[in-house]
Amino acid sequence: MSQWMIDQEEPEHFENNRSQGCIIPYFKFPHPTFSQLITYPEALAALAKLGFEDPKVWSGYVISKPAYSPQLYWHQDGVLWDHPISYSKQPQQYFLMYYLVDTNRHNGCLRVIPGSHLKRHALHDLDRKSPRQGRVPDSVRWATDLKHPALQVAEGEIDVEVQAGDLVIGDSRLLHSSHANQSGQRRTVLTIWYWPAYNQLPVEVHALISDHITNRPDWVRWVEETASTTNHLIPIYRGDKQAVSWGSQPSNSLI
Ligand SMILES: O=C(O)CCC(=O)C(=O)O
Repeated sequence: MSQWMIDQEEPEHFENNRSQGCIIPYFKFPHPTFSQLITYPEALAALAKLGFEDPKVWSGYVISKPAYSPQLYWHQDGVLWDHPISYSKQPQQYFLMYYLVDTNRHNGCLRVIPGSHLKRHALHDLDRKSPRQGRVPDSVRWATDLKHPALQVAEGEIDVEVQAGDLVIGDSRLLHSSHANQSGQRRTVLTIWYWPAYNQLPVEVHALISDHITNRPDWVRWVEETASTTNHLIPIYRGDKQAVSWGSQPSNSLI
């Protein structure tokens, strides 16, 4: 499935994502296997064991580092930094990652900075602004400036080595990246983001999630086509509250 999705993507996409390899949303080139993974009972049981009985799905990607590709830049994936909830321990957005090969430092395993979802780290203060407001600079995205701190060893980082098929669960606010892939094989991960406790999120966050869905025709199509199996995981909001703004940078409230 992941190879099939990679084969559908335009060559330019790979050029623009050299350090990541590629990042292809599941609803861009829908494949039944990705939908099965999103609803995978054992993963949902793992969430239930953590106390999350009624999660909702958000987004998800095939992220595939080609052979001999540079490290991925440090980043976090929280989008609620304009809301006070991000500065609390209340569960928000979680990533579930499935690596399709055994990973280690040599072939580009994940690395994370434990606790960085709740505590400020020097990496939060990097000037990421570029002419395209708020975007990671191209020299970091394309890993052409390997001396940039976002591409360097970071204080407190640890490796997360896994066996193919392990499930890695984490808070999306966590600072993470991956090592360079120095092997001759692709290193693919399937990442799916859920809202583990959707019903406990404030309505203005529900509204943001809803706006995100209704703004994406390809996601709406995916939701319609997979409704018979994914319905229980689709976040639905019918209110008219103003959505909190999309906030992908922590404010000074993160200390
Ligand atoms: O490629 C990796 O190991 C990390 C993927 C990643 O950054 C993500 O899923 O947000």
